[in-house]
Amino acid sequence: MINLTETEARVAQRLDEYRMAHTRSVKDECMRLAALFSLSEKDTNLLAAAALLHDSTKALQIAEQATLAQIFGIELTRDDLDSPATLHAITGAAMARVDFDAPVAVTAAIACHTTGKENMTLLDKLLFLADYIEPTRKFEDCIRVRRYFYEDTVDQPLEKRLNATLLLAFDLTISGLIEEGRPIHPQTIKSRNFLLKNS
Ligand code: DGI
Ligand code: FE
Ligand code: FE
Repeated sequence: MINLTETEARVAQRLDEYRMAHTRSVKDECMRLAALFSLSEKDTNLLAAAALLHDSTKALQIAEQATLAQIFGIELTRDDLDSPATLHAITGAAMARVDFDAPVAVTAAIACHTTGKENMTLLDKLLFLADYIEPTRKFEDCIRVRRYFYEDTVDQPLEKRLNATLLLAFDLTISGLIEEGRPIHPQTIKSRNFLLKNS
């Protein structure tokens, strides 16, 4: 089992109060979802660790992200660099592996927490959802996705509900990026298309 108290303390040294409050809130949301989805104790521990570590490199500038990627031997693509908000997921996953010795289930969930990916595991999906709907998020899109999951779809089977909610989250993220004139990472499109076909 991963020591969550120690992990939280170490992450707190890297993040400001605002991002740390978000991180703690993602962890709490993950714990609610873990109970709802009846995760085992082991998977609950993995999900909590992923939540604590998911934004550990978020405070770094683009140039620092690029340097870190180089140190970790990761080749960033043009698409990654064109969508700099997605870089912390890549470097965060590597940081979790190298600095925190995190297992692959944790690093994989962190790596796809911003853009998603095709064929996400349950842990990947729960981290993605918790990051989007944790209660300190006050954006209209977040409120809408939270309401969709906890209210509008409650009478649907859990898995269907989860996939439909993720699809809505991707749709809103893509629409928001278009409205703001920002590039969409192709991985975000692929994640959306995959859910559309497979849920
Ligand atoms: O790190 P958080 O703020 O907690 O949440 P996150 O990791 O989901 O990052 C959200 C940011 O990432 C938000 O500014 C939108 C941006 N983002 C998500 N998908 C894409 C994207 N930005 C670009 N350019 N392209 C994407 O596909
Ligand atoms: Fe993030
Ligand atoms: Fe986050």
